[in-house]
Amino acid sequence: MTEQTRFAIRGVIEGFYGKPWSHQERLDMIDFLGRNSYNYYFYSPKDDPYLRDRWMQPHPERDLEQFGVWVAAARKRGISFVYALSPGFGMNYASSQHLRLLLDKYQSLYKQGVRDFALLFDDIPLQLMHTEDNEQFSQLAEAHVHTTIQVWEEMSAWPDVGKLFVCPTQYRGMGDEPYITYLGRHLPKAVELFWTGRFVCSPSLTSQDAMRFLTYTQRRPLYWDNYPVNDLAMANELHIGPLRNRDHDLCNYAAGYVANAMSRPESSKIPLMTAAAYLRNPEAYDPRTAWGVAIAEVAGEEKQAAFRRFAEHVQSSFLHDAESPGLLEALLQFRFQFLRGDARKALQDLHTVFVEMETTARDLLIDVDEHKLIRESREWIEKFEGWGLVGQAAVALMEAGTNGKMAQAAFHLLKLKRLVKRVESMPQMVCGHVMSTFVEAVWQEVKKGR
Ligand code: 14T
Repeated sequence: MTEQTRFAIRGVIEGFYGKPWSHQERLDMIDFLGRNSYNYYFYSPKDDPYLRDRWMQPHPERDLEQFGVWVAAARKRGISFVYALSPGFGMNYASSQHLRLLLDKYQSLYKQGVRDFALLFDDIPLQLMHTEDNEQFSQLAEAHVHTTIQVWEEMSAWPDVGKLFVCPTQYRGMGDEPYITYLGRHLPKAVELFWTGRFVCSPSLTSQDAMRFLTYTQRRPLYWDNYPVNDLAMANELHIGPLRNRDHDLCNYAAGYVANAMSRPESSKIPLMTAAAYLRNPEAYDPRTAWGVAIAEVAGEEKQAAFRRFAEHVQSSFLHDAESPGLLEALLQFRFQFLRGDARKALQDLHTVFVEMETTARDLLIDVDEHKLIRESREWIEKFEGWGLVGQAAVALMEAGTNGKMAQAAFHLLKLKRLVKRVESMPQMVCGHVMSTFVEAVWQEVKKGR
């Protein structure tokens, strides 16, 4: 197998459920992609009704003009703009009228300058839904191959057309399932086939899995990596940690790598910059180093230190389960020192930790109106501030308790209860379970003390 120096396709997909990026945000992202050596952008927001539910209807004239602007902006920066349609709902694969509608829709985008297209069959039932389809095809894979071949045969004759990308219905797994095997073996070789790895959100992507995919489907997977996307069940996690656990030699076994982004574009740039570092030089990629560089760039000179202190506590995702490791360590140290050593000093040190959490949050929130990244992460920063206040109240309670000041202790206990209730009602994932575990331990102590 020939050694590639890097992934041929390096893309970002706007492929999440939720609010699509605005016109300006999309232009800004295209600019960002150009500066970070990406070469593909995929337009596929799940909430643009004209891509899925209303795939048969033409885009309104105004929308079409906007596509023209995005395509031109992308071209100027060396980015291929890919337009993706998802006809899975309602398409009769056997119907030549439906095929015509599909091609007409692609052609309306071709007229706006689009040269690369995608056909997405994701998130639909794995069965054929129409009687005509059941008569003509023995399985869903056959219908998908039929439609793709028809689309590609006509489309590839349009002058200057680039690529056609296909997302299979079964886009995750081992790569040896009958549906994906059939698709891989029967699609035209020029067509790229997406795969998310073993899972929808794969904690790791390995060369070994890519090789198995190649063996069974007879083609290299084009990775659709569902990171940093945080839609649906992941909506309480802000995915601002670095990309992790993608094999350093994956580029030798993959057609390319495409990251599905978050509905929050500015926050997405942090992980997307680390992904860019991985794509540029997978061998040398170090998540923590790339992460520092990305935060400095996206948060800006003035806010980078505070943002990084905050972001250390917002790392949990399917990629990584280390929850506030620094804070956890400080709490373990505290316990040790409080029980065996200098209780006063232990409380003082812990107080400092919680005050720093609060001031870090305050420092960031001052600029919430002018700073896009801060605005997008506001709810997480507010929860972080809340945990800082909780911690301070807990320390005050323990201090009063150790000094036998029971009236003061009762006051701080009430305050702590009120703060905890408020913070725990915020659904955002901040500090993992470290703070709630700490609060639980404090309750236990209080009960014992009585
Ligand atoms: F097409 C795919 F490769 C894919 O991953 N599709 C969606 C994607 O657009 C979405 O952003 C992502 C993350 O939630 O997951 C896929 O959508 C799902 C996956 C599920 F397992 C929707 C519902 C599910 F139950």
